[in-house]
Amino acid sequence: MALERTFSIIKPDATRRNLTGKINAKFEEAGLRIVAQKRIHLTKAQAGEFYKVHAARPFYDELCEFMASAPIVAQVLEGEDAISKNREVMGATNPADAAEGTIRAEFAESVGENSVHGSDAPDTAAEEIAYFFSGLELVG
Ligand code: YYY
Ligand code: MG
Repeated sequence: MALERTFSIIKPDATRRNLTGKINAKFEEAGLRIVAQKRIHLTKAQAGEFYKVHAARPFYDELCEFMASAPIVAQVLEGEDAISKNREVMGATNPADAAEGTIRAEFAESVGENSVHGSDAPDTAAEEIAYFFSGLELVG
């Protein structure tokens, strides 16, 4: 399979605890290259737009509040099978179910404050990358 790109966020619970470097080390150890990265502080409305697929879910409002509660690090990761590889390195959504050694097993605080986001498919990866980055910012 050819090189693939996926979109990643280091979430507010992790930036608050100064875990950006430790999380990036996990990506790099797994063979993912950080080809774009920026630290930004989302508004609740921007977080809501990003997570709009979950708008009908009971946790949506809390999720948007949380995502706007502190800075995030938005990233593009590149590698062979980057989308599924990143999901593997992240671990399950609920840290209680996440495999040992995954980012969420090591760092996540709860199902809501679970340290990282990663795209789940090629179409969402492309859409999420375009929401945060211009082509000029992707440096492979
Ligand atoms: O892709 P992933 O982040 O693993 O999970 P999603 O099902 O897409 O949910 C997005 C986000 O919503 C999740 O990372 C935390 C939050 N969430 C929640 O607070 N409570 C749930 N029961 C499910 C998801
Ligand atoms: Mg998801």
